[in-house]
Amino acid sequence: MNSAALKAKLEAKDPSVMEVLLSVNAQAADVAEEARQRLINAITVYEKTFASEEVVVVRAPGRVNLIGEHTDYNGFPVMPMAISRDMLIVAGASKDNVISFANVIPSFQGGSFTIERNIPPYQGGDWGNYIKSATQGLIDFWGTEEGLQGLKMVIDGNVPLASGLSSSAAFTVAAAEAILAINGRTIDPVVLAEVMAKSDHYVGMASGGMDQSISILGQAGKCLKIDFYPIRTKLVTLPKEADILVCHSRVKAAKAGNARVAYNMRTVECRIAYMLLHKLAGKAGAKEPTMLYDWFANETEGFDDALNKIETALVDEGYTVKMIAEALGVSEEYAAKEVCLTKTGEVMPEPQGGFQVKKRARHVISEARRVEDSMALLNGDSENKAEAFGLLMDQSHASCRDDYEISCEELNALVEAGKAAGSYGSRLTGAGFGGCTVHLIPKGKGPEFIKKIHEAYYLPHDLDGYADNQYLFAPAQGAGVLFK
Ligand code: NG1
Repeated sequence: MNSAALKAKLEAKDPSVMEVLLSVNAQAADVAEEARQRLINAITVYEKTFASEEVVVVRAPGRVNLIGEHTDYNGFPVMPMAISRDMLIVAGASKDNVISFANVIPSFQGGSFTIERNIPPYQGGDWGNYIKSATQGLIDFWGTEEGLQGLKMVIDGNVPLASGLSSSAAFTVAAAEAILAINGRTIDPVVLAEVMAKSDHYVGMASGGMDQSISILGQAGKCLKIDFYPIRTKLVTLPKEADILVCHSRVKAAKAGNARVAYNMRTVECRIAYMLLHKLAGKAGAKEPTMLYDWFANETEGFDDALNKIETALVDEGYTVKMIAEALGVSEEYAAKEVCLTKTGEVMPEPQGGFQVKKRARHVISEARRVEDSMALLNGDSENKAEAFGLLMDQSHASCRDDYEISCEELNALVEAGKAAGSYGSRLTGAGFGGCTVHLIPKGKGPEFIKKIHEAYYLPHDLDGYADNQYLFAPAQGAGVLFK
């Protein structure tokens, strides 16, 4: 559609455009209105930066994970929902094979790069790498960059950054949607989720596929249970007597910094866990697992048995490289270089106190069980779904805090504030180390909770200057083209 014509329709609140904005945002009128204004602004920036011309508008949402933390890269399911905070991209075709980009916020410096078979990344931490990562992911999928047309894009995102709400996945997915739309190509959404999950390795994360999958496959009004390797989804209905409140701790979980190392360390501890469990408590003759799920599925009788085996085979103390080498019957050098390794090939040096293998495995298996229990509960017909699901969320937080050690003082304080205000369940959400908490609260009580949590957490932490601290979310629609 021509940019000026689309802008005119948005300005006139044309019913055809409003209907689209409402439908992807679970019919929330205030969110649709905000999206309308953001788009008018993004088109204005596009016309100033590039030209008034044919454009498409694509969108990809962030997400909040309700339960199932750090399970995805271990091959176990998660249960997230897409949210109404998203990345909007106004994109137009370019005549060459160059991708040029700008942000509505000028401090995010724009740039451009040439489409080639292997795209060299910008410096670590540069936001343009998310566009490069999407482009590279698609090229790797097609096996060639030939015939791929360049594009110009203006991006407007309102997913809080470094907060565990997947701004980065929303960004990558939106960029991929823009490239596809401009090139008139389509990829099956489940396949696209696999492609985008893999492309995250471009930015140095050894992550699973949760964020990209829910950003692409989310359904308005529903949350999803997502299984991995390969990706499979089931719709899950939230308890009708509950709402979802997300609170930002304002501690930045910086993926370009320490949080990335801590995250990758967890993936390595899980790798050590399945290698040790296979050796010490596995089934004779079973083939080498490549993730905790393989060990669980092929060498145990289910959750109880797996937890028992973890308790008896592994020791409580941290594992040194020497202990790992001895237990696996390999050299210390091999253990250090080939075992203590992320999926992206990064060697993790032995941390002070050793690798925490037992606790990490216990979290992953117990969390996987909580996801299965949540799914059965929420899609079943029991009476007290909100209370029962809330309890599972509370248990998940305790496990994230004590066994996976991804919480922090501020997240714990927010969880306590939520519980004290009367939530059914409260937990940290996303990678942890900062970011957000998610609370299951009685329906319609949002304003009351927001006030109580503000008084219990934000005021004493001197954070009342932030207007944008708490969000009431309804499940939003996954990524796609809004206008073309
Ligand atoms: P966030 O919260 O977006 O950093 C990360 C991983 C997920 C998942 C969660 C923990 C990325 C892009 N995403 O999410 O795949 O492992 O942590 O459950 O790293």
